[in-house]
Amino acid sequence: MYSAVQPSGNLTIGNYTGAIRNWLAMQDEYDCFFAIADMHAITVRQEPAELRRHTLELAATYLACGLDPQKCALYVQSHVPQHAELCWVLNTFTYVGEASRMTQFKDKSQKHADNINMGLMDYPVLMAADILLYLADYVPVGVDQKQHVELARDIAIRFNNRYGETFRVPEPLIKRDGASIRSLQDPAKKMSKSDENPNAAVFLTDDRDTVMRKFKRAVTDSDNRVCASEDKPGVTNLLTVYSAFVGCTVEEAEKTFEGRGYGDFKLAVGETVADVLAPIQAEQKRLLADRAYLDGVLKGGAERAYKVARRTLSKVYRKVGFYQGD
Ligand code: ATP
Ligand code: LTN
Repeated sequence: MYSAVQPSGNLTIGNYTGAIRNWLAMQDEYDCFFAIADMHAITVRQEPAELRRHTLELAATYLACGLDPQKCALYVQSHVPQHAELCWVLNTFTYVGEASRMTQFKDKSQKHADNINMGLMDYPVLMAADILLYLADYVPVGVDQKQHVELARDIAIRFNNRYGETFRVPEPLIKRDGASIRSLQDPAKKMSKSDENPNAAVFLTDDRDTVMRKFKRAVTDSDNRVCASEDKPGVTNLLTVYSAFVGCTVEEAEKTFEGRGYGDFKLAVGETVADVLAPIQAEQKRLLADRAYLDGVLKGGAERAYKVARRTLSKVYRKVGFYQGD
């Protein structure tokens, strides 16, 4: 099993419900690799000191959310050079046309029109390299990454057809609940850690007052009825958040709030989320004070990842015909 998050900012509750939370249950059953995708993060300009800080904070968040370094390899992508090396080979199995059709590439090109760099376009190929290096069967992600995992499948199949069985063909693993949390200010957009509007996202690091304030300000509509429907995207999103954090279905959440107004409802959503975040925040703070421990976890994770990555890459190099000596 393979997944990753970019250290491109503070994590949002979308990253939590769409990704990390779903990884927790997997670590007992699968051989798991969870990376901090710093090489992906630099496809958009990052302040070096911030990138370093976010990397360490993300490591602490992984652990605080309950990932166990004994059970899975937690590591920083740039610590394992094979990611970049395999990406180069896979570039020769990816068509410019398909890369330029990726939704995220189109979105990010619009958002960062002054910096449409090659890395931004190559982003899904590096992601394919991440996944294929570890011969992952499953990739637990949010809905927005489905298209990238599908491209990784196509690349794997193409390579296997040309050189014989080399890669496993991975499958995206997308949980129905919480796989796409929307922006609190514009439910047409997904909640994103790099949104310029600070009220659009609830961060895992937000204190109780901030969480309450953001939910209070979340856009809804004027009819004051708590129910999910296409023409009520704001309310539907809040119901999704509530159900994902309580662990019930959206229908059950609708029943809970039947006959109650938006004020009550938003308060309950805020309290539910803040209650879940409080222990994670306390644990993250404790971990961040212990740098030596965090460094040790990342070093151990990188060593485990390196062993697998080296084996796969040398197989690939042999298959494509790179001379590797006698
Ligand atoms: P950025 O804004 O920097 O592009 P992001 O918030 O979109 O970042 P990623 O690092 O790209 O986050 O994604 C990490 C994981 O979180 C992925 O599996 C992704 O599918 C998931 N994810 C991101 N946003 C959401 C969301 N709003 N709802 C559910 N899952 C999400
Ligand atoms: N692009 C992913 C982060 C990511 C990833 C991966 C996810 C990088 N490499 C490999 C799954 C598998 C994102 O969530 N934006």
